[in-house]
Amino acid sequence: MKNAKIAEIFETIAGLLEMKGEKIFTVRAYQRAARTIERLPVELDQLVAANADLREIPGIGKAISEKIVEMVGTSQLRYYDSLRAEFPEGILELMHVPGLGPKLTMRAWKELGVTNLDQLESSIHEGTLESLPRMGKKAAENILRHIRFARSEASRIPIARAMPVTETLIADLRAKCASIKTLLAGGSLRRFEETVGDIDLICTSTEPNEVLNALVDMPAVVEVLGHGDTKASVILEDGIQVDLRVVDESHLGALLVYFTGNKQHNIQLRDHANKLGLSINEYGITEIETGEVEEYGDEESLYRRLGLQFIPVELRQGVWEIDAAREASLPDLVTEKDLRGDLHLHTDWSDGRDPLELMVAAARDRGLEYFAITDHSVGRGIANGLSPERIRSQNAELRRIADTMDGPRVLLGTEMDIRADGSLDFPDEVLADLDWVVASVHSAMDQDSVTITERIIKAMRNPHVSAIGHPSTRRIGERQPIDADFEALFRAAADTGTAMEINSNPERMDLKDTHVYRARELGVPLVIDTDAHTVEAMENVRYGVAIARRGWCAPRHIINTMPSAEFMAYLGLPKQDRVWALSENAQPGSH
Ligand code: DGT
Ligand code: CA
Ligand code: CA
Ligand code: ZN
Repeated sequence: MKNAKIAEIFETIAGLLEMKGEKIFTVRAYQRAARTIERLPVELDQLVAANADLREIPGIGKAISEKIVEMVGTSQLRYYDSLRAEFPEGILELMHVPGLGPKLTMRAWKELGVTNLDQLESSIHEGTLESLPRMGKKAAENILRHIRFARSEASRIPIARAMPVTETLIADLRAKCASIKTLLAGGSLRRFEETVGDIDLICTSTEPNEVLNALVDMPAVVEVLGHGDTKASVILEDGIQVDLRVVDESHLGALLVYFTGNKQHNIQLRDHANKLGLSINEYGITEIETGEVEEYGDEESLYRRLGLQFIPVELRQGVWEIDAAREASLPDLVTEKDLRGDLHLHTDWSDGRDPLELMVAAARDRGLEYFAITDHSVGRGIANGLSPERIRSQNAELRRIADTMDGPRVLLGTEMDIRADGSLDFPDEVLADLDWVVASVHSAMDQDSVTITERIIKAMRNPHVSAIGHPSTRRIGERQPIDADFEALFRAAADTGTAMEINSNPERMDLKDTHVYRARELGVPLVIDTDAHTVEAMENVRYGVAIARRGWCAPRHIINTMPSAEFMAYLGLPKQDRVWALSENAQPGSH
């Protein structure tokens, strides 16, 4: 059993115990264990296999350690099974509805007889849910929105889940099949869509059967939907479908274009080809008049044959990328290499896993020219947020570390709560001592559109607020975005010179692609951050870069592509002048 699953079970146990009215101490112990395990850099099954003492892991005591051993050994947990049996079937699903939580789930069950999502929905329509104490009409309506959202998302897989599964698959197949030359993900995953319907794998090999058999024979496969000479489709144990296509090298370019999509892009490409007297399919391009077939080993030459610039995968959305490619006016998209700073990092001073020294060293080792440590402010009770006193001592510590290290520029920062009324967690005199202030919404996310929009704009007007963190607060497939007026937010951001974050956490991808597209048009300063809570999470930057690319951003649209000296000069400007500085920079080729 993998860490993610084990963590999920502990989290559920915590919820069930809370419903039972168990002591809060016990509930918290399971929650803490779940969070620790989620972020563990090694798999527990490996530790168990190596006979390691799990109790050495912080937050894991005797009882939990024994449960982990049982889960790893038997793929189940008797305690969990018997606990679940005390509740009706649908209760777990209810408990996970945002805004409901264990306590209200219990009351809805005991007082209204609600035991599943359908009944919950009816109780809202009938007005019985809102009559529960501390509920009310507004909250009930919000829950209804969450139910609808959960239903609409149910069939698609968040990229955060699909990507690691795909990477493991690719590594396993490569290890098994020496004949594989190219093996990569196509479809929505290659385009970095936030959710995917399935995993499409594209492969070249001299022995297609070896690869197709290897996939079909994998232990994780529970069902084979199809198995031919060039393709196979299977379902994995976690319900994800995988489509594999194997072709000869000489066709790879055409196949890649076809199976990368999206469908709309393919259709427009075909129409474009037809106008040139050509027809295009997954094997190549055919001259309609002569019937002559041309093969394409790579995508570049295929696009070139069609009189187009190469279209980066993130832009293949079937909007106007083909028109732009014909006019040779595609943007020079930002790449991971262009980024010189990361301005949102957490340590174990708040809810990060790793100590300050480790995060700083890791950021330096990644070759960053500058970065900011931004632990949470005190408002986040659960996240061990920093008081003004603690942030001062953290800053002293950070200066000490920075002094012993030559190279990168270390910025003193915070991720500060924007409270429900738009006021900020720290007074201006605390903020004035910091180099970089991310302000974020972490509470009261269900506020109505006008209230929450004004709340965030109020924060932007503070001269010390450098950026708004994960502006929509969504969690892909789990929590829907706040109901803010993003057009108004972007105009205010451009107006005040407040940067908007592109948060690279693959569970967030926030701002999202369409937001980035619009923010860029409006001249909003954009910053790509990882929001890493562990050293490994700094790798997530590729997701942030992908969103920026999907939003047609060049390096000049992203403020942390500026070299260190230029960036510090930029931060030295009064906020409202920063937009101007950015547009000055926005000359093609400036960096
Ligand atoms: P998904 O799986 O729903 O997240 O989205 P995709 O884009 O991965 O779609 P999928 O897996 O059905 O097909 C992979 C690619 O194959 C798709 O991006 C474009 C191509 N494709 C699939 N069906 C068609 C079709 O009917 N017409 C054309 N022109 N291309 C198609
Ligand atoms: Ca797909
Ligand atoms: Ca597919
Ligand atoms: Zn945050």
